Amino acid sequence: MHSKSVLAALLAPAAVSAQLHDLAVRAGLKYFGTALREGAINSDSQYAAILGDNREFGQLVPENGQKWESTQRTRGQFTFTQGDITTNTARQNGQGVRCHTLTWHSQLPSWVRDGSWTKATLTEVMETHINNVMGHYIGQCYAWDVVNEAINDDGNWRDSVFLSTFGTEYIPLSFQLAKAADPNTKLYYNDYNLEYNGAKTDRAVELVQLVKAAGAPIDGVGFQGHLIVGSTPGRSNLATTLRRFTALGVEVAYTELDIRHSSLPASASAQVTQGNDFANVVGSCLDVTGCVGVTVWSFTDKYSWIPETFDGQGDALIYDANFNKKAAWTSISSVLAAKATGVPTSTRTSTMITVTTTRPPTSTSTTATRTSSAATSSTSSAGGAEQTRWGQCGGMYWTGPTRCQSPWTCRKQNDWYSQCL
Ligand code: 9MR
Repeated sequence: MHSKSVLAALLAPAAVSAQLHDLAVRAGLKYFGTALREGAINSDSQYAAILGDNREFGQLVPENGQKWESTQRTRGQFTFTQGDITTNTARQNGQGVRCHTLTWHSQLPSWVRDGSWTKATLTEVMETHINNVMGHYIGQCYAWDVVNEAINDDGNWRDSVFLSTFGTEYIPLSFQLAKAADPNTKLYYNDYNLEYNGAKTDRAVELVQLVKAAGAPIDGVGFQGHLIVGSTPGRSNLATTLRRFTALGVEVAYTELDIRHSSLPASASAQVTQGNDFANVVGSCLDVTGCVGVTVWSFTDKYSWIPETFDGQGDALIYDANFNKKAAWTSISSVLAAKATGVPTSTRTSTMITVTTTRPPTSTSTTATRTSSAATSSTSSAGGAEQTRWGQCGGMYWTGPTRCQSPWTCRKQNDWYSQCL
């Protein structure tokens, strides 16, 4: 005969962690993740311990380490030291990685931003960058933010060296180049203020359609989620906005979530409002089939871009500056737990891959090995000159080879440039 305590133990559910990534997976998402601040991970052991707990954060994003100015500050010189901090940390802790970002007007070295380019020469620069950076991280990224912030808040296309050189053709071109460099990662468009479902959101819908119409691949749209306490849209409005994109056949995710107080210190009631806002955002992802996960843009108020950019604002995250969990953490945990209770194991989405590939520890300064070729890398065969992989094979005024070596095919990127892919 069982004693009462033995019976209670037998009937109790298996012990589960109540941490955010574990709950998110139980609730049907692929991950709950955080950005990693490269400057903090080796100097702050408390930060490293929480960030490295894969029950809390199942996915990491480098806050700055994979951006163009970090990876190719000087033309042809690739440096992966900063970006590798995130992939190495994820590998050590059994976490996945979102990779960020390739074609972006900001944190772009002046040699690109202020250069004088034609479509052909800038295509070559983009191709070299994308090939080298995606090539270095191949097999390690659940997703890449291929194009970042191409739209202004008023819904117009954002001015940049890319737009002024190509018009909007640079957008599908970036996705084509990314697909060729790593065919197995998810390719995302990523932007902020899409959450308000206004002119900017309309244009992002158009962007997805434009990429698809050009025959280029796009797998997802990242809602950055840089929001303001008390002005965050409600759960069902957010879900409606997310569904505008899943209806186009792409997945969605919140990729850089933080919800800032517009004045500090935050009152107790403002902190409760912040918690509700976080719960609405996370809840909207739970409500939409095709919303795969949520990433906070750093987890502690100790390390956040907000006070550096918005004077007097901040405390936008889920742990305070002393690493105490805030009301926001509890609200997210509650909304995930509520959903987790109702999701049978068999219907859960598969979780994301974690970083397991082994790479050389770090490469400090690698000269580009796979430079894109314009007219130079063709070879001859019985049927005439054939272009090698990545090489140009067509486009306005192109007089070089128009056939590609097997197994590559000549694909039009834009009127000026076709490429062997
Ligand atoms: O958090 C990043 C901060 O450390 C950088 O100084 C800043 C430079 O633009 O970029 C911040 O991250 C941005 C992200 O890469 C793209 N979306 C907006 C983020 C906040 O500015």
